[in-house]
Amino acid sequence: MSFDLVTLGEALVQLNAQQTGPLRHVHSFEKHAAGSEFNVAVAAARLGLNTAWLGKVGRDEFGKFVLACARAEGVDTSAVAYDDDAPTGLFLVQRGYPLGRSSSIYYRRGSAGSKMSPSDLLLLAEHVSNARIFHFSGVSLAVSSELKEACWAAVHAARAGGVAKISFDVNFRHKLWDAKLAAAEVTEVLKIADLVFCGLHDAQLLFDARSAKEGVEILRSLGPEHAVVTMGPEGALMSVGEAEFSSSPPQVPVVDSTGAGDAFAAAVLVGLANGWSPEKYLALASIVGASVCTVVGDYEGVPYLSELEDIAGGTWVAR
Ligand code: KDG
Repeated sequence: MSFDLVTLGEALVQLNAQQTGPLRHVHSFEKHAAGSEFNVAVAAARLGLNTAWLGKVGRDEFGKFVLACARAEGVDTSAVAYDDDAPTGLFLVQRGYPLGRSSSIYYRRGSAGSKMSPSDLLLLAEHVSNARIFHFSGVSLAVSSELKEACWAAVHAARAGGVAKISFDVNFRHKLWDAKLAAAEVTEVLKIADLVFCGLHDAQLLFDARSAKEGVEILRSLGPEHAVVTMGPEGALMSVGEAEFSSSPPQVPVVDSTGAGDAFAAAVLVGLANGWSPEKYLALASIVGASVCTVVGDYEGVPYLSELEDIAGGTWVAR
């Protein structure tokens, strides 16, 4: 089997509060499937890539749920592993509190996804080494040593298989590890990654970047030929080869911004896989990221390619 894109990481069930405020006063939650690399796989599949997701789920109802979501979106799950004892991980989204902010609260320690190791994924080497792009994120480095090892095994399989691009999203999660350790581990990954995504705030925390420009310069100096620093509604700065590109996303009413960075990254990977120009895929990615912010859930707001053509006004999304 050969895929345009293979992603590796933990899928989680997201319980998103239906009321704003502290969780102790919330009465009801919406259930969604999520997880950074899972989101990237789903978004890329919606945008037309032949995509596989690798991860481990519990033999439980939530494991069945996340797999059903992936399959419904056309994501290949044939290399997913199961844990007979550990549960599929969970996180809750507390919305609009404090001071209008939202945050994620994890229930993932000891989860099935965190127990994934290279030996769980018998098809890992085959899936990864036959892909055009392999993508993972700093969340997977932070969750557990087993999952981190699985990522490194996949990176080596990708390199050995001649995979065109290794893509990495820094995705620093301060609830999972500290910035100093993260900076050291991320630096190791960037020695081998071709493409890196990093939020401006993460670039500040991990690498002392004082601006997006400094952020892309630092990231490029660590290895990748293609670096993107994202700034939410303020857009993104992308450095590719000798050129720099910036984007200004459409300003939208934000309902839930979780997952916007994953959708943005997926759209960039779609552009690369399709050979689009950097101007075009950056503009596309900005629209896709903004669209996710208008809908509750991590990937539900990702448009299909045909919808994107309508949103973008017609002819510029090439087939
Ligand atoms: O990017 C969205 C993710 O942050 C969310 O789905 C949960 O993967 C997750 C994490 O660990 O924060």
